[in-house]
Amino acid sequence: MRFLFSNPKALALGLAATSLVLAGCAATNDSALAPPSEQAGSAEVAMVNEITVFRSPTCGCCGKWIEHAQAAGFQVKDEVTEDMAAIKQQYGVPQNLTSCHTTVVGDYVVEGHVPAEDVQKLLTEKPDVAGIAVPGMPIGSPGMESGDYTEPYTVFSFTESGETAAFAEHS
Ligand SMILES: [Cu+2]
Repeated sequence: MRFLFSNPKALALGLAATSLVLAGCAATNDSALAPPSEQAGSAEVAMVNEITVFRSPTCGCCGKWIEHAQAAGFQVKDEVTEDMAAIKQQYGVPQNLTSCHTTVVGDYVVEGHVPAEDVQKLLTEKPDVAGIAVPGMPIGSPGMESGDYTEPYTVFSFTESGETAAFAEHS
């Protein structure tokens, strides 16, 4: 600085320019300073990383689905309860879409053996639904593997008022 602005007038101009730059930075929020890719990454990780799985203590396939979710990068909070019916009611899972475990992912409910890729799709696309579900326990869905056989199944979305629609098909 001293070398560049040996003339006092130039120094004053230089300081003014510097404070303008600082004011410019202060006007933007912190996240705007991070590269765009990093911003999106950290926001997404914060949102999708942690999920809460409610399951009954005797559910083996629920544990296998948890392993599937963990392998896909989700951090699982494992909540064991004797009263899954109460959980499903609390989170508004439509009766015709119920399965074994119920998962809470951010503001969404994920019922049953939904593939992790569909949970990620839900979090990326953010549709205006209450959640998604794989009703029953189709053979071949994540956590329900039985050899090479996969029974075709549909992942349904559902709204708070109970409207359902196909979200993804698997076969
Ligand atoms: Cu199950």
